[in-house]
Amino acid sequence: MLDPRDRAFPLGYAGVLSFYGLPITHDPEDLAGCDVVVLGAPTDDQVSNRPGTRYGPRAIRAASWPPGPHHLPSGLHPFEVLKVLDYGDAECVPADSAASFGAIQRRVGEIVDAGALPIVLGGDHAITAADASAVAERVGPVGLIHFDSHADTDPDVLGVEQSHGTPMYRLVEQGHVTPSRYIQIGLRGWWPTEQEFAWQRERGITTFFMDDVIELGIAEVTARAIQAAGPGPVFLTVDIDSLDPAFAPGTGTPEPGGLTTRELLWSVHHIAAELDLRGADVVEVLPTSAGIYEDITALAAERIVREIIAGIAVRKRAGT
Ligand SMILES: [Mn+2]
Repeated sequence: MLDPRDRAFPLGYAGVLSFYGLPITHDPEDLAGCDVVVLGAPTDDQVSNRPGTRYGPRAIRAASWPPGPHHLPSGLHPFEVLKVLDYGDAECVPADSAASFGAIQRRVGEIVDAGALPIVLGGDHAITAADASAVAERVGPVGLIHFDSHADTDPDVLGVEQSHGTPMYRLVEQGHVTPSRYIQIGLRGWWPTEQEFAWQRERGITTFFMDDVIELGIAEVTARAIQAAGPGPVFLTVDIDSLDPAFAPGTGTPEPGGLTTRELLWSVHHIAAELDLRGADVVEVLPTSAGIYEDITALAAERIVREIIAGIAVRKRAGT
């Protein structure tokens, strides 16, 4: 049995890359007893603009340093409260979305079947159609907390149904996401159209635009989102382009006027601490450098995952 405390790399510059320096396994039998399992989904075949998020999981792992134990806001050592492993990458095949999505669904299914919570590192946002459905098929329809600058609820993008602009439409239409428990945070810019927002309103989907974040503050928006999701299983999907391009320039469709990193870190932590999270993904990280420390987008994504894990640890420690 792998012990998560046996770090795969004790140094920031040496050894095999893994999330937080955790041991990597590809064997589902190693997942027994895990609370959280990190999985990479390196695929970007469904983007409508700049490609490159297939490099996201590797960049996020490279940014996963230092693996200090102490989470200051909670006072906990989350990686001791929780057993967490890195499950490597789903076997995505370039230019074969069906194979890639099948691999993501299979690996996420293995994690959920082991009783653990999957956190998936994208990859473009189309992967959410695969990973959230794999969770919902096992735990039942989920609520969805969705950070993004875009709604991603288009039925198709330029006639293409499987796209990073359509996963939330598919998840709702297929019954995997309960629309009355679906909350979007951070929307802004110039897409999609009134037609998509009318579809959302008809289904009772809640939207907090960036204007709402500015006027209400992130704490109030987060509290309202938690209230709207309510009890029951929840999936959390974080598009890194919800951050302002000043904080996350490495993404395929950047949109000025977004969240600050500190707002997003605070919010995902409280969401993970207060809701019945059953899965999460962090997507659309398009590394802008090959280095470890200079890629601020990957660094933000890595700390987002850590705050989610810390929130889960708070919830477990509270016994809820
Ligand atoms: Mn998105």
